[in-house]
Amino acid sequence: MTETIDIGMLGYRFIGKAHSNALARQAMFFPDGPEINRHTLIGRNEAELREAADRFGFDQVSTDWEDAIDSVDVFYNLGPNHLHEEPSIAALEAGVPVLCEKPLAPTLKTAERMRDAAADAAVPAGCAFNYRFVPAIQYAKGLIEDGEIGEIRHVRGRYLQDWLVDPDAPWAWRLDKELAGSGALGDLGAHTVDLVRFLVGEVTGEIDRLSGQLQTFVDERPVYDDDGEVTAHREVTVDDAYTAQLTFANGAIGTLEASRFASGHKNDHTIEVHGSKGSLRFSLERLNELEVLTGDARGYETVLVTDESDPYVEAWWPPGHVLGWEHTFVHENYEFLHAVSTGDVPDVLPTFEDGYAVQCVLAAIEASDERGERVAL
Ligand code: SOE
Repeated sequence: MTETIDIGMLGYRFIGKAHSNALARQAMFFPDGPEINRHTLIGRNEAELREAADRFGFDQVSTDWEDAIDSVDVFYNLGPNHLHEEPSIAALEAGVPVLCEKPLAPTLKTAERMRDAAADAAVPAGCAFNYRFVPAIQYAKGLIEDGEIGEIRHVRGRYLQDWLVDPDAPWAWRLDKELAGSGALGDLGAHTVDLVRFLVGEVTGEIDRLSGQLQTFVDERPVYDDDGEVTAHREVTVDDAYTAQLTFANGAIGTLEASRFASGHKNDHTIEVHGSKGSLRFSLERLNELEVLTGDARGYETVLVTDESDPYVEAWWPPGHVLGWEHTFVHENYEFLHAVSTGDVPDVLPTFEDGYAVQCVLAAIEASDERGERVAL
């Protein structure tokens, strides 16, 4: 790998800003990481690209991802789900490491092709499940794997948002099966499935049976012009919400759900784990805290996970100077770029293999919903 890693980034909206911010912070907060350069910002609209490139600190722009891949050392695919496959596989086939946003793909078949391309390429291929990089989540994983809460019996994950409660909320690519693959299931459920695998997978084994249901509450939405006038209505062809019941290889059971219709919940991702000797509880809305019940405690203790000994914290501020949502992207980028520069992929980094494993669970939930029965994975 060259001294300075030139990065090409496809996508420059909300998640593009999150990753650009993360890249901008590497040198200051993780000086042991590789030297990086925000080289090319890739998209379709040149004027918008140039404005975003100035704001995000990229040297140049390109409206041709194939061309751009040839001139960078690493490729970030932050495009909509239907654009994850082709550019990522092209980069991998060119020996260029890839960080692709979640979910890995809109369908299981696509995810399988991406996984196989990553296996053949033998360069780091990360799937950006950023919630693994919350210090409290990694602290929880340590407690579980150290046996602090005993045998795992229950896992409960839910991801609640409310941005579609308004029936006049505009149509978007996330609401189209061809473009997104699924709705709340793939957009939010993918995060929860990955976190569940990350937290308890070592001790429970994989999910081996499940049942699930998908529901769409509003089946078409308005398309607005720049003046806010409705110009058309488009069909919603994905789920607004899902639920699932899981059985793990070791007999533990779980329940998952996500919704975009949960009034009062903006970005409420919670995970609860119950074991034979205790329980853990995490909420993204209180992401510096982990609620812990172990030993003979009569109730949960709220641990503020901000000590220097806690994951990533010493890179930032003294104990108690809390972190935020954007810090998870800084940690994720540090781990990915460190893997690119050293060739060593740490277990914490979700790979295309992990992305595929998540996609298998999503596909099983869709199959169970279609068949109206429990399915084996
Ligand atoms: C959906 O609104 C969304 O932006 C997801 O796509 C992200 O993955 C999640 O982190 C926040 O919510």
